[in-house]
Amino acid sequence: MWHVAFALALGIVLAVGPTASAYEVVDLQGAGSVSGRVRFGGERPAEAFLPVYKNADVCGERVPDGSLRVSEGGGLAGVVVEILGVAGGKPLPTGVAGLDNVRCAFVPRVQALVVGQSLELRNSDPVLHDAHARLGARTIFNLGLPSWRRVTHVLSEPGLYAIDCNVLHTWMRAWVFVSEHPYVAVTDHDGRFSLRDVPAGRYRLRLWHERLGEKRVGVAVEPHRESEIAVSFGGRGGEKRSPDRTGGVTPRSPDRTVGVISPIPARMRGMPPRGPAPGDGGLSPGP
Ligand SMILES: [Cu+2]
Repeated sequence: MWHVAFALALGIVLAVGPTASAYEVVDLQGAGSVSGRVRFGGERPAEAFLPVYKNADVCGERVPDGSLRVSEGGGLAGVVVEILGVAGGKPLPTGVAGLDNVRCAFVPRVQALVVGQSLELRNSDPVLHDAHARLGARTIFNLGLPSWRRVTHVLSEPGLYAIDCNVLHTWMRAWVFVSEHPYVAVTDHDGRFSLRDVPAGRYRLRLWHERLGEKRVGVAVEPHRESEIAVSFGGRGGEKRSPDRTGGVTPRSPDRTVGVISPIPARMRGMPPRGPAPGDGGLSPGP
C-alpha cells in the first residue's frame, strides 16, 4: 500500500521541476523563506542508553542513545529537511564543516552540507576513534582518529553518508547528508528549522529521520514572505489519519502552504534500533 503512496509522491516531485543536479546560481528576485517545526507524533520517549564494550573508563558504562531525540516540548531533533526540485537559487555555502568525537559520540550526530564542502574530522577524546563513512554499501573514507589527528575530506558526492566508529565503539553513529543545492537544513534540539532565500514557487519538502524514515510535505513559497509549517513525524502520527496526526501541514495562514503527505511506511513504524540502511529508502537523491 505504501509503495503506491510513495510512488505517487515521487511522481508529484518529478512533475514539479528539474532534478537538483541541474542547480544553478541565479539572481534571487522575489525569494521567500520557509521555516517550521517538526514535532514527534507520539509521547516523548524515555531516555535510552546503549552498552559500552570498550574504553568504559572514558566513555562510561553506558552512553545515551541519540537516535531519537525529542525535546520537552515535543520537538524532534536531527531531521534533515530538504526542498525538492529547486533548479536555481542562492550560492552554495563553502565553509568547512566539522565532525568531532566528544565523550565517545560523534558531534554533531546529524548535519546537512552541500557537494564540494569539506568536512574536518577530529577527536576531542583521549581515546582512539575512527570515522568509517559509507554511501550505501560503498566506503567513502575510513580514517583512524587519534586525539592529535585532524583530517579534512572533501565531500564530492551527494547522498546520505552513514558514519560509524570501527574500533568496537558499536554505539557511535553520525549522518551527513550532502545535497546538490543549498536548500537543506537539520532541525535543532526543539525541532525547528529555517530555509532562507528560496525562489518563489511550490515545492515539496523531504524530511528524513534516522529512526522514523522519510516523509514529504508540500509548501508554497511566496515572494518576500515567510511560509511557516508544522509537521508531525513518527509515533502515532504515522498511523492515524485525522488531520492533526497524519503530519498534515498546519499553515500559519491557510493560503501559505499546500498539500499533504505520504504516510510513513508501515515498515518504519516499529522504529527499529537502527534506521533503514543508507540508500535503502533513506534520503538518497541518487538515481
Ligand atoms: Cu569511537
